[in-house]
Amino acid sequence: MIRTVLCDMLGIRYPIVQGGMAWVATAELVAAVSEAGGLGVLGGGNAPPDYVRDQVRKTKALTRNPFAVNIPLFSPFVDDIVQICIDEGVPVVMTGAGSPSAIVPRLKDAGIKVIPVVGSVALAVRLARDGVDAVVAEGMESGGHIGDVATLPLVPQVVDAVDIPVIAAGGFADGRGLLAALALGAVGIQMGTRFICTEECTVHPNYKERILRANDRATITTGHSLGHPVRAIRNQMTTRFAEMEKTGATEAEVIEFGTGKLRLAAVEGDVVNGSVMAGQIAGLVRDIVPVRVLIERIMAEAEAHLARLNTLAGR
Ligand code: TUI
Repeated sequence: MIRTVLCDMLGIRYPIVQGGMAWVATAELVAAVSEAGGLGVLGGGNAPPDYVRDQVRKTKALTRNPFAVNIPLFSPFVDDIVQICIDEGVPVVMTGAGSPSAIVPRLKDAGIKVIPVVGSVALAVRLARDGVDAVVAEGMESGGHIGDVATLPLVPQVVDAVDIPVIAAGGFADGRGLLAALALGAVGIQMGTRFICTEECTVHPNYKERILRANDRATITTGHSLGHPVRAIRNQMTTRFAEMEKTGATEAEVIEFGTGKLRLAAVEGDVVNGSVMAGQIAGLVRDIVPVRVLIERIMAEAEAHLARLNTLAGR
């Protein structure tokens, strides 16, 4: 069985982490992933503290296995959510969309493992010096808010630059991908898009349907003019957003247009006017399955492909 240092560090069975997607990764999905042997991650998003506390308690009621909370650093409630994680005994905190340097000492003092998502070598190096436990190196193939380096070049460069474990993200959805990440020196993968198409994910069915229908070129990035590129499935929303950026709309206008669009798609199911954030791997996602079936399938694929690679090495 494939096991890595990530499994020992987090007390999980398989080296698979679920991306902490805002409005999408709710207690049901998180608990299912942790129950199936991966690390489930609650998507904190911009949600108010009461909502996050409720989701943490709901997750704890559904699983005794380790799980994490993702804190996007643009949230207005970062400090409150840190306190909730400490009070509720959350074992792992992941962060995204910025540098968590300011909150690392508080979390570490409370005995919480800190695993930030980074899009560059520079930030990974700074955070390793801050004492984080591992990093997720996330390529621009990912859905949602992204950096500008692709996974294949990013992961080995981060692996060489830090001496803490590196989890690969961006473009992973099956066992071949897991093996490829391990080949690059990563200790596991984080997947977001693939976990959306599971039975336990509470996102609106229209959102899952858009991913199932996607091909390799279905996604587009917008928001470059704001310095915050976001990848989502191409629709009327992304087309209008791109037009606004091209015709020189003010930053305030573009931000106002973008606000609430992820919730519109994920919760209301409006996949025409809402933002259907997903990664480029959406084209590989072809079915909706229970989380446990997905994770077991990925591990079996990885084992089978490892055996195949071994026959190549022996020649
Ligand atoms: O955080 C993410 N992905 C996200 S957050 C999100 S919520 C949202 N809602 C509406 C509009 C926009 C976003 C959707 N997707 N991924 C983790 C991640 N973080 N990827 C890349 C980064 C990153 C990028 C730049 C981390 C740090 C950074 O720079 C900080 C620095 O100081 O260098």
